[in-house]
Amino acid sequence: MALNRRNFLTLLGTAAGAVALKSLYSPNPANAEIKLSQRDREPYEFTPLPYDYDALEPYIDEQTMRFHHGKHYAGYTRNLNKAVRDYSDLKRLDAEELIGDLDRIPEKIRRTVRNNGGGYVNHKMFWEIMSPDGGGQPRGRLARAIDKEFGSFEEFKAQFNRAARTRFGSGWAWLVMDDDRKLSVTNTLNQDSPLMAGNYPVMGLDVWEHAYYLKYKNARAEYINNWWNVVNWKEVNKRYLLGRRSSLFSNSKNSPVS
Ligand code: MN3
Repeated sequence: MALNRRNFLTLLGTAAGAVALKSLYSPNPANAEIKLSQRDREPYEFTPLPYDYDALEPYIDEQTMRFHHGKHYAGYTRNLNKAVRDYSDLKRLDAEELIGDLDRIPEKIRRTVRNNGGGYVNHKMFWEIMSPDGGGQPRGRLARAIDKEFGSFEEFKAQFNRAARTRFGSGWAWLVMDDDRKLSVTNTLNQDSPLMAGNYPVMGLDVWEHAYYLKYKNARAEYINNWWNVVNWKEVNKRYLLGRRSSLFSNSKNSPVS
């Protein structure tokens, strides 16, 4: 399946695009290594958190956010940029497009792009779909779609929690949309993105230990339950609507061909 570049620009060029460079040069030690990746105007930009590191307390602690964003996410970003450095044709692609068709990635860097490109795209979304003003339930079109597909918000949440809890090892739980605009819950291993299987990630939860271990230790279920308090439904709804409106899947019968 080939993903269409123009649609990704429409779909994903919203919040992440408007990055104040100033914020990348803050005295914050967690941001120290950003200078390196920005120096050569790398194709894949290290996006800042849209809130302070301590903003998601008490559900996600400041120290976890500093390491998660400033070290792990920075690492995926740096490694992705490094992997494609000598491939000018690949560098022109959006990260989402890059990982949406791994077959075209040269074998030499395919594993690196899969892991770090996935890590980059997944985390870029993750920061955006959380907010200190989050929690509650979705409204509007997304709420109706969830009710229609799962019966109720509570049933959706139960399925999502199960997908997150039972992901053995490291990975993500997801609400995805397929090319018939049908919603479902799934999980992926490591940094694999639903985009790699041709599905659009409406929302995802990081269940790697680095996302919760400092605060929750081995209590993954407690982290999952608490995470719902910071879900930014406004942003998730926006992703859902953009996913529906855009002809994301170039081979979809519903999509106009560009
Ligand atoms: Mn992570």
